[in-house]
Amino acid sequence: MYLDPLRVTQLNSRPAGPGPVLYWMSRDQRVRDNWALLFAAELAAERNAPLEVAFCLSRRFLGASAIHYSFMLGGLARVERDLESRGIGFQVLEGEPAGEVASLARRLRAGAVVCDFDPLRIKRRWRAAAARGLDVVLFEVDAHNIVPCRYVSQKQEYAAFTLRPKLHSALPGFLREFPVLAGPRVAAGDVGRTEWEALTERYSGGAAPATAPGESAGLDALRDFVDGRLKGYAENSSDPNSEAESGLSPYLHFGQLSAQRAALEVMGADAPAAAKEAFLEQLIVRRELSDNFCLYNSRYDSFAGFPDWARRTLDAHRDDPREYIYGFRQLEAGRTHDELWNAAQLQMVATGKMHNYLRIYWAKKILEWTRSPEDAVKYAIKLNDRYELDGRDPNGYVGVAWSIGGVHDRGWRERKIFGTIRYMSLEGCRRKFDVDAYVRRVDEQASRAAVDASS
Ligand code: FO1
Repeated sequence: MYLDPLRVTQLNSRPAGPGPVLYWMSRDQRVRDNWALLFAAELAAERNAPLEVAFCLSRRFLGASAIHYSFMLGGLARVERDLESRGIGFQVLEGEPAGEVASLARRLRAGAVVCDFDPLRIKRRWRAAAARGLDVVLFEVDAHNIVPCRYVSQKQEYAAFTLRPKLHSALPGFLREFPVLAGPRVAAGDVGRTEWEALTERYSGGAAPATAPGESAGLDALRDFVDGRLKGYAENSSDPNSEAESGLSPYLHFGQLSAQRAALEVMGADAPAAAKEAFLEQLIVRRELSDNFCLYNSRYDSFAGFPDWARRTLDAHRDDPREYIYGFRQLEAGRTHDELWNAAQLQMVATGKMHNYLRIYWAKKILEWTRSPEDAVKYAIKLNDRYELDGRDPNGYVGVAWSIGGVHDRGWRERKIFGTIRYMSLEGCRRKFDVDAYVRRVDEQASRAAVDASS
């Protein structure tokens, strides 16, 4: 058993049978470095049975748009080719996931089903329904976190400083090289190739993302980052003009790249210790803190999920006069009085990305310019999930909750509307980086994109 049992949770008490093993892939959409696939392969080898993988496509997943499906399907098509070259079956299901997976398991006479871990509400519902609907055992494997989320803490952590020591003491046991995926001794039955063109047409209507999708593109992006931008990561990470960001978040979000692979590559890189630490803090502590928050706080995407102190202070300032009030459409169109905010919004709409430092400023201004904190959370999540390529992710929900609701943060000097929620100002950004250069660059990008679109 090369898989750490601390990564596996049995979700029902159905028996394990002798038949093929089915891995219901969802969050971790990759072949290499995938603990859920490794565990399913191990179960198949024990039974001398075939190994099958299925991905269930769900329409309008949390407000996802054509670009997101195009990026995701691009990655899944490569997963299918890679799996079939190893004698592992792959198929795409459509419809209500739990029902589709249960009927596929029956058709295959599967002896066991494996799924990957995801703290989001929609996924918990899917897994619970599958656990009830299946006639055989369902195992959940945390293939997304280096230290399994359910293991490192059994409660909602207050902040990074309470989770970090638990992570750091557990890391040596988990942060290690992956075993190689052994192909099953019994090849899967041929289910025919997926009609990717038809699927892509139906789910994304030909929209193509600016970022190349898939597992090897994710590994290339990791290598580019480690060989290039990593060395300047510590000092440039709060400068949107520096392009110092890793650019890995879409690959991590769709599970096309393993965070554990990224951590192993960064730790072995020839770069300043400060740069490595700064990146690993984001990759390990901040990301695992986000999964922890979404797993243990069922209201991770609403005002009700904020800590008491934050709800009290925001309540106390509900009636403060708002100098500016913007509706969803105005925010979406980037038509506010603030040119930095508009540029950040337009960059996100055009590229599906926004620099992390600006994401905080962007969300905080939505609190300042909407009627209530509830509206602010709703608009920030709706815009983030509609336009960010890495949207619909625990990191995104926690980013909004941190910026607007002080989650994992502490109180600061009290002021109107924000109360003691940390404030950010345009002047503060000007002191940090060249705002005019950033706005100019986004305007140029936007006008170039407009020219391309019309040509
Ligand atoms: N997961 C699925 O199992 N089926 C889907 O159809 C699906 C669509 C989808 C679209 C956009 C997106 O950002 C994520 C999507 N996911 C889907 C889930 C994704 O793989 C992640 O598990 C969560 O979004 C993050 O935890």
